[in-house]
Amino acid sequence: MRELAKLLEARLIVAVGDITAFSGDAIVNAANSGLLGGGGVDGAIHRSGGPDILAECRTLRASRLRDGLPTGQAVMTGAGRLAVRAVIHTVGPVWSGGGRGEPELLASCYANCLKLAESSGFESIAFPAISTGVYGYPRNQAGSVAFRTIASFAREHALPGSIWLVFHSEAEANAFLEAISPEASRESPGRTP
Ligand code: AR6
Repeated sequence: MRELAKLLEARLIVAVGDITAFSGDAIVNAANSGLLGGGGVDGAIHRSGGPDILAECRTLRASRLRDGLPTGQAVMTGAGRLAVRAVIHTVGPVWSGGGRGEPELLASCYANCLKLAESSGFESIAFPAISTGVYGYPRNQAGSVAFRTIASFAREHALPGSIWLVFHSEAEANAFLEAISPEASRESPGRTP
């Protein structure tokens, strides 16, 4: 995983690579409400982490999440063979034009994952670009929601001290940096992202 930029006084690290290679406290899974795996980053996490993560998801589905995990919410499991302590699963909104509460739901994904990480005492967390693959959320708009939510959480809370946004390609990471550049300079006046 390669760092491209640091924002928000170095609390937000923008990186490129495979999120399953992250080493730290937690990674976020862009799951679906069934929690039993899928494609994209979800498939990659279950493949690299091994069967323990799925076993824990099945237990959750048989107990407190019988109806699945609602969109915008987050739940934590162990991380199997991954080099992190936990996987935080969240369900991003499916994009359907933007008029169905998608921005608020996407913001809740980021905020709820950060809250879980904070209450677990985690120093570091890595997010993928939730909803921007199969779920079709326009990348620039999703990036802006992610940035604003992370910036507002970071202002109010000391943990996690390092928040990573991991993009699968350099083009996606650069598009994110470009999209949030006006907001990023407002957050850190006098500095360029
Ligand atoms: N590391 C970092 N980013 C990745 C990786 C990886 N290994 N693999 C994909 N991405 P998606 P969604 C990026 O489709 O849109 C699944 O089937 C990818 O380029 O994984 O929230 C679930 O089970 C994209 O930018 O998640 C759900 O059914 C971003 O991760 C559904 O897809 C998210 O793409 C969720 O869709």
